Amino acid sequence: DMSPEEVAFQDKVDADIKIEPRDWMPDGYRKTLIRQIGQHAHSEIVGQLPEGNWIARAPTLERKMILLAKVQDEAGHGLYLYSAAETLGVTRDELTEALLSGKMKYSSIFNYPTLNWADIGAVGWLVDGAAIMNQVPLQRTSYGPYSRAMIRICKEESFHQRQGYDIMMKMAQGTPEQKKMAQDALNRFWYPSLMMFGPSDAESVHSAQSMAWKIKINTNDELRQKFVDQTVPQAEYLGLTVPDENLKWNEEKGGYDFSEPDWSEFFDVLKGNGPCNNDRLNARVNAWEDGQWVRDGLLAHAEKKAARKVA
Ligand code: FAQ
Repeated sequence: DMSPEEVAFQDKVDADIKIEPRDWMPDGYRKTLIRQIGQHAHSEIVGQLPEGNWIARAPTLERKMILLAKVQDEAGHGLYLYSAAETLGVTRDELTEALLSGKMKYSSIFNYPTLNWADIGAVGWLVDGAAIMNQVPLQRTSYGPYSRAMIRICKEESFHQRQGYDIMMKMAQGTPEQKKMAQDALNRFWYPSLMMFGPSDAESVHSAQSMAWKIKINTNDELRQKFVDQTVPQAEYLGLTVPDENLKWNEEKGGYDFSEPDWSEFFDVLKGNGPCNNDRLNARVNAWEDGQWVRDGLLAHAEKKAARKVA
């Protein structure tokens, strides 16, 4: 049974009227948004690490400048998203603490290593490609601040995807060794990219309620299917092979049949056992500790200014 407030809330959601920070909302709606937006913000921040690792080793000055700009965009995305989460009554410090203590998640994909330059192409092409597939519908999510953050983020994310595809194109059209590197990067990033959409619909605990609240617009499997359908022709154009023997066009459904990722690997990565979980979390903990003097300095300065005003 829904209370009158809940009925009025659901009517607004059903009528596609945005929910704003001061509006009444069910506790579960607020909690789910804090979880999803917070995890999304953490993903942008942790997501800087695999690529940041390659800024100093980019093959040309132009590639270095482009990658630097992309990684800076990710920092910006993290900040808009933390701000959106803060409108729900949680502080940035609380979210950071939850990330650093391992209470909050970030996307599984960032627990895989970037071993060589082709991986930076694969991250842009596949990881940003999957991110956009998920984020374009989120522009219509029911919570106003999240929706507005998504509109801006999607514009930048499409540039990110193109820069990744451009690297892949160069590698795939390069020497036989370069083409081999591109294929190897695709082989390693394909299934982890499919995992980004979350578990199968049958295993997705939050989807039904999140879709009723229009926090999510599509199910995990719907978006995964769209991603495969969009990406396979791109791989063909590159002359690369998607590492899936079961991949086959299905005329009837108007999409590809494909193999599911190894879900036991996915759940294992979520538990902290992926190849880079420790490295990623340690990098964030160290960054937080190394920045203590900046926070102390800012606080001391603010206190001095406040004291001067009183005097
Ligand atoms: N990784 O019931 P569901 C980017 C968890 S893009 C880790 O289906 P939900 C851009 C889930 O939290 C990446 N955990 O959950 C970039 C839940 O656990 P909990 C970020 C995952 O929320 C590119 C449990 O599994 N994008 O950063 C994952 O309804 C390149 C059950 O799952 C977003 O976050 C996963 N892949 O659906 C940056 C998009 N999947 O919390 C740098 C917004 C599921 O109960 C470089 N988020 N889990 O303990 C969403 O759309 C949703 O949260 C889903 C998951 C679709 C990810």
